[in-house]
Amino acid sequence: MQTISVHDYAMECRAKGLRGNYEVCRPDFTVDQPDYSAEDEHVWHVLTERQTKLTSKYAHRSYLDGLKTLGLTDGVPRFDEVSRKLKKLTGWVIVPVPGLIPAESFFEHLAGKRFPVTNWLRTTKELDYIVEPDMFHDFFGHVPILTQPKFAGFMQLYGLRALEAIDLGGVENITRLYWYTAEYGLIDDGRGAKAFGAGLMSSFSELVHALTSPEAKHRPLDIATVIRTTYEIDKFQRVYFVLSSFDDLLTKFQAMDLAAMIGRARDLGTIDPDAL
Ligand code: HBI
Ligand code: FE
Repeated sequence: MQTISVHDYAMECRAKGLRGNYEVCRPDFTVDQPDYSAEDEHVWHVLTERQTKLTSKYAHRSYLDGLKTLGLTDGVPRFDEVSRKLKKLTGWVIVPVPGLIPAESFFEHLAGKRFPVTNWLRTTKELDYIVEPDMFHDFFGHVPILTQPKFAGFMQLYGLRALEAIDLGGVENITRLYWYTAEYGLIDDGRGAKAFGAGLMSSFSELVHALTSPEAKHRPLDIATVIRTTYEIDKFQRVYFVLSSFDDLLTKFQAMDLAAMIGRARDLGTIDPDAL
């Protein structure tokens, strides 16, 4: 299934200025978890202290339960330890990677219930924003809700469907679904909108924006709409999609006809968030 070698990908990443060391990757783009410096521990402490003040208010309780269960705020987490806990809950593990990996490998890991987590941390000079995903975004953002069986089921199915979407020429469409759920998703279980997406959980400014700004539009999640809605990676989202439950998301995703939906998305074209 692998279309790009580790070596070629490593050269591409170096050309793009990505930070991770890809030369030491295994063929599935995993690496070992290193030891961390005192600065890393300091950064982890500052980020988790600062962010939990916000998540306690704006995150959905399923995320908060997961964060507590996995103990992600007690120092830089060890991958093995978190994997052991997660495996008991939903069968998932986390695997260390040097940063962004090719989409196909990323999807294969998800399909195999392995969540790739970047193994390095931003520095004290980058507390607020960093272009690449780092360990704080991946661990603090994505991992807590992998403790939730229905969401974990969605992510595994996402990996499988995303691999099919590549063959159907719909990788952009399926990536938008990831963006508006796993990264920027909201959930309203009847008690008001709360956040669960990792891009929100790991952002000091956008989490508050998404849930309190009059400019942050909320729309009920409809998969056919989401896969047509464009996004920009370096600005606050103009629209956030709201689920009623992870069960609802999983059920709708299981029921959808991927090929038909990608075909229709191609015919109808993209949607600008302002048009929603
Ligand atoms: N690699 N490590 C990592 N993390 C991601 O979120 C990620 C990736 N590679 C590809 C990718 N995301 C995108 O293709 C998304 O569509 C999911
Ligand atoms: Fe992410």
